[in-house]
Amino acid sequence: MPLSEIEVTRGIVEGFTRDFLDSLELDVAVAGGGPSGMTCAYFLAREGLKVAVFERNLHIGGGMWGGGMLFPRIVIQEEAMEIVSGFGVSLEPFHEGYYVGDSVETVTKCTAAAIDAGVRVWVGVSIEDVLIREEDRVTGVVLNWRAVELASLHVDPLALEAKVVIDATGHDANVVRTVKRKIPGCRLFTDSGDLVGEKPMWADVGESEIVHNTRQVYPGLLVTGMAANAVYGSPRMGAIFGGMFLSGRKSAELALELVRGGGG
Ligand code: 48F
Repeated sequence: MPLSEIEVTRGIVEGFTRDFLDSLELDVAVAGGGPSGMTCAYFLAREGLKVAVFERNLHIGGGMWGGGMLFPRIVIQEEAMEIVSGFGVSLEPFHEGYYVGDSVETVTKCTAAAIDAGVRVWVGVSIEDVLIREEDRVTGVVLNWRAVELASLHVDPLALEAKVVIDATGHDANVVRTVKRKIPGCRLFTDSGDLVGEKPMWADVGESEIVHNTRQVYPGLLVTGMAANAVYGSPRMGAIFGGMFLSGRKSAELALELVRGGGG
C-alpha cells in the first residue's frame, strides 16, 4: 500500500512531538555528544534515569571521529579499557598499559551502546542558555536549532527542565561560560570562582587531572571531558581518549548521587 507524502510528514511530526514532549522533564540533560557526554549519558541511562543528549552538530562523536590529525586512530590507557570494551570496541595493545583503536568504530559503538541503554539524542540542537531557579541553581536548559544560530536569525528559544545539567561541550566549556557571563557576580566552584581556561598540551598531566576536575561547578551543573579541564585550568591531551571515558563515567556517578539524593 503506497504511503502518501502527508503520511510521511505525519509520521515524522508525530514521532518528533511525542519524543520531544517526553524530554521536557529530564533527570539529566547532557550538553554535547562527544565521548565524555555520550559515556556520561550511557551510564545514567543504565541506571534507569531519563537522560537526553543535545548536540549542536548533525552527528554525535565530537572530536573523536578524526583521531589524531585525521589519522582515524585513538589511544586509550588500560584504566579506561573496561568502559570501551563494555561498548564492544576492540583495541590492540601497543605499549605497556596503552591500546590503540579505530576512532570510527569507537564513536559508533559508544553511540549505539548509549542509545540501546535508553539515551535520547537530539542532534542539530544547541544549548544556548540555562534555566536558573531556587536561589541560583541550574534547573534546565534553553535550546535552539543550530541552523537558527548559524543563520543569526532572531528566533526565541524553547526550554526544558532537568534535575542536573552536564556541560560536556569540550574545549570551549560553553554552558559554564554562559552561566559565568549571564549571572552577575557568579562564583564557580573553582579556587578563584572563575573559569580558569585550558592549558597547552601536556597529555600525562591532562589525563591525570581530568577525573578530579569532573565535578559540580555550580549548583545543578557538572562538567565532564575537556570542559572539565578547561574550567579548572588543566592541559589538553590530544588523541589520548581514556580520560574522556573515565570522566564521563565519573560525571554519571556524581549526577546519579545528586538526582537520587534529591540534591538535583
Ligand atoms: O569536543 P568533544 O569531543 O568533547 P569531549 O567529550 O572530548 C574531547 C575530545 O574529543 C578531544 C580531546 C581528547 O583528548 O581533547 O577534543 O570533552 O565534544 C563536545 C561536543 O559538544 C558539542 C560539540 O559540537 C561537540 O560535538 N557542543 C559544543 N557546544 C554545544 C554543543 C552547545 N552549546 N550545545 C550543544 N552541543
